[in-house]
Amino acid sequence: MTSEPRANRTAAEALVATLRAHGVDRIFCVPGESYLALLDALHDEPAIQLVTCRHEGGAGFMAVADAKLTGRPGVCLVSRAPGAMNAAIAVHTAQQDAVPLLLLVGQVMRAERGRKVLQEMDYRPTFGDAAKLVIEIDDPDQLAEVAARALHVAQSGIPGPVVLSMPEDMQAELVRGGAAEPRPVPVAQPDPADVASVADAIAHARRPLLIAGHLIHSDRERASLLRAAERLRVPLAVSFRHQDIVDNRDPLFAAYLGYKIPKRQVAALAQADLVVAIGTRLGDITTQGFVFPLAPRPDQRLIHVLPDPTELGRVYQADHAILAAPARFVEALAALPPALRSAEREAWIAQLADLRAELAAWHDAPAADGLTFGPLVHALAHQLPADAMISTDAGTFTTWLHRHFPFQASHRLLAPISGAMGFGVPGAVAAGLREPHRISVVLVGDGGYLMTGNELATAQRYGVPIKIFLADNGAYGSIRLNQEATYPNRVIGTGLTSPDFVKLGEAFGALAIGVTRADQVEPAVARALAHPGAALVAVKSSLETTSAYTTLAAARQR
Ligand SMILES: Cc1ncc(C[n+]2csc(CCOP(=O)(O)OP(=O)(O)O)c2C)c(N)n1
Ligand SMILES: [Mg+2]
Repeated sequence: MTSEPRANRTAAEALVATLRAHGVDRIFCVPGESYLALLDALHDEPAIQLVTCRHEGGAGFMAVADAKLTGRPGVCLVSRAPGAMNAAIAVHTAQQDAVPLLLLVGQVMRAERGRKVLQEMDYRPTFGDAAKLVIEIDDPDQLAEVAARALHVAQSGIPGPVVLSMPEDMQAELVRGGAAEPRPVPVAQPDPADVASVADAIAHARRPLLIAGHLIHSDRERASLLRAAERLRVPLAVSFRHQDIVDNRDPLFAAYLGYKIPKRQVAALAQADLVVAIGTRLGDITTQGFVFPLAPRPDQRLIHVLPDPTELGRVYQADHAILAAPARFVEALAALPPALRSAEREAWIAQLADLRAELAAWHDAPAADGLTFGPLVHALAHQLPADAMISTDAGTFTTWLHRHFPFQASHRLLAPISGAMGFGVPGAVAAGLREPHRISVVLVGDGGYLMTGNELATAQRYGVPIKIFLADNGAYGSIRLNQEATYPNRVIGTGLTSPDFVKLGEAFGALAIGVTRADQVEPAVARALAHPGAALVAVKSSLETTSAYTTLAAARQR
């Protein structure tokens, strides 16, 4: 349905009205001459905040983080090929993370296409693998309608990225229609027979395990998930980088299925005789390289619940593949009457919980070459409020967080499943903009920080007091660790020479604190959190003990 025609409306204005009609209230951009008409249309739309970023990778990551928090499409606006290529990392991340993202790209003029003019690119083949849909619009009268379709596709089934390419001359042409209204997003309601059969399978299993993942979002969905586990008396594990969807201290919390978790934990979980996977693709990291559950045919019964028939059966041959919205499915399970308790089941729950607690118990391994990142995480664990939002970059420093931070379902962990470096700082900026009353924290390495740490300037411009905790180990530590394990003592390409991060933070106008000793950690965290503005705590951290699980020396010996 389109609203009243207005003869003097441009295609760009109709697009802005359409975005508005879909509840879009914020767009992240780096401006370009290829979408001046769209910028001009945003000039007169006070309901949409335009956030100007310093790099399209940052803008794209902010849109992804915003979508992760709201569950609605994040919107990123970039210029032709150079801008689009910088933003490509966010399109890929949105696909791997199943996040609804709309990437709007200005395109060269229609009459010039095909001549390989300045910054020309065909986005359909370029983004064909990563995006759910790539459309280029020639007819200005179609722009609003196609934008509505793009937003629809981004949110439907398993959410993901959509790219819309708009030739610059087309945007400024007058159109007949107005805003295109949102289409209802179809929700695959659970079939009561499926819900009953899952409950029955769990009741009859000796050692069932629930694995939940990234399609469980809101506080309400998280509460339903835990209630479902309680009702069915089934231990609950969570997928890669979704450690925050359940209270990590709960007796039913069995495991965080993160990057290379300890083998004995995997072995304990693999004793399960039934796995019910809800809202997770069971990707390679979650399944420890498709080992548990074993792909394609697991050693135990597998029930897999996803909202997309093409994803069900992509890798795993489940005994029962159920097409349903995961959040609705857990709600239906949570509404079932409580299952009978058995001593055997309670022992299974306790066995997994005991091991999980043992592995999470605080440890530090004093290193000769600096602090580990552990004390910093330990300080955050008791200083951060229960509703803190924690954005993380890629890097081995994150092992300390995943091992020792007691996530609660009220926290928000923003971390790309794609493993992309550079997400951390932009993610925290977007989170702080979206939820200004909550503390927005980022954990980042010296590698990742110099990729997108420039977005601290964006935080300052928009008054977002992000708190940056930086692990400065002088290396692309993750790669060094893998390098030593594969080619011992043949170090190449992984060392870093960094600037003085304290001076750098100060240059951005942030409170910046350097930490070199263990006794400085707690007060530095307290000062950073209490400071009204942005703050950066740079920890000179150990490279030898960069991981919470191993050392470089141990890696060499493997
Ligand atoms: C954009 C991008 N480039 C490269 C990589 C490969 N990579 C993964 S972790 C890592 C090193 C990260 O270094 P740093 O941020 O210093 O964290 P550390 O591992 O030292 O803790 C690299 C290069 C990646 N994941 N993403
Ligand atoms: Mg590093």
